[in-house]
Amino acid sequence: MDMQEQLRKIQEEAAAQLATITDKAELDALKVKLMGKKGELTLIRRSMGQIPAEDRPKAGQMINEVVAILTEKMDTLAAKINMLEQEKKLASEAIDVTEPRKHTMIGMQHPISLVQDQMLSVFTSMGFDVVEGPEVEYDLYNFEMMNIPKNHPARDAQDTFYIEDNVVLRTHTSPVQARTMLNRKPPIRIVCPGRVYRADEVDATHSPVFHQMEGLVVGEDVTMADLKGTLDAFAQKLFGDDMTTRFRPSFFPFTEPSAEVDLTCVNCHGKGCRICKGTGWIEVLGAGMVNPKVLEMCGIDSKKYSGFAFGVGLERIAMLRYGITDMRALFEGDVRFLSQFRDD
Ligand code: 2NM
Repeated sequence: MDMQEQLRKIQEEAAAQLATITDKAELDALKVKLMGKKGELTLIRRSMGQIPAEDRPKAGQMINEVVAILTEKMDTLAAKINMLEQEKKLASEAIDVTEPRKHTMIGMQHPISLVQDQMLSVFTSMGFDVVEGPEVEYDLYNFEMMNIPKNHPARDAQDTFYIEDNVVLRTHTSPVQARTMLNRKPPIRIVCPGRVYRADEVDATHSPVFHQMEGLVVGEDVTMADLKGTLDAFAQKLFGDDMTTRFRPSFFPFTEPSAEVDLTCVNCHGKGCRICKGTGWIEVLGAGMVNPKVLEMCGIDSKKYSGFAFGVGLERIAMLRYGITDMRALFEGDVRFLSQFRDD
């Protein structure tokens, strides 16, 4: 078989193979088979020595032609394969933005945290600042400055968790208010939410750890009418426009006069039901005019300034708001209970 015949055959076979090749590995293999160290065309080029010298230029030209043609075809095919692979990769990485997402479990707010946020939003909308403070407190701020003297029954170890002689777990958030009065000048308008501690046995309405929010307003000419207006507005914003409050005389060492504050029953709206024991009212707050002795101990001139204060238990509000009948459910952390509360 002469060389021309051989070249024709190689070119034909290569062309036929090129028509069936679809990937880069096959193409590389063909390239080696033709032009590698022992490739068909390489071997033909090496055998040039055996042909007569006068025929060599012609033969070289023929080889070069075939090499050029096949090289061009292989380059074209390589470019095509490259493009197809690129397209395949893009298609496989495509994201269907319309595909429904997998259901993800997300947490939700605890009912205490829900009512705390709702109440903070009511009070901040009325111009109150939110102030927090330590849960481990000095006797001085928790009791002394609240006009609860050394042998007062509230200080009994049966009611209070003592850390040291003069250090307690705060029994209310009032110490935060004492600290604020010592650090700020009137006018003062603050609410202090937080965890408080009392040595109570656990039952449906008691826990040794619970949550409170106390409010304090100090300024010139602050009166009991301001207290009543503030608490009425609070009741209406939190529970609805038909709410009102009722004040009954009471006693606290830190306020004078003092009142227990009832709210229109959130269950029957005042008609009388099981929840309010037929009265149409439920007790939810303690309040009063800040005792001048407390103002003075906290560095405020009681001749120039007066103030009102109030305290609410958050567990009680959460139970009323969500119809919870046993406080223990708020502390047990059972997800089946907790996942029922959504803020809407
Ligand atoms: C209550 C009831 C009545 C109260 C008083 C004060 C302060 F700091 F101004 F003296 N803070 N909180 C207060 C008054 C708290 O809780 C049932």
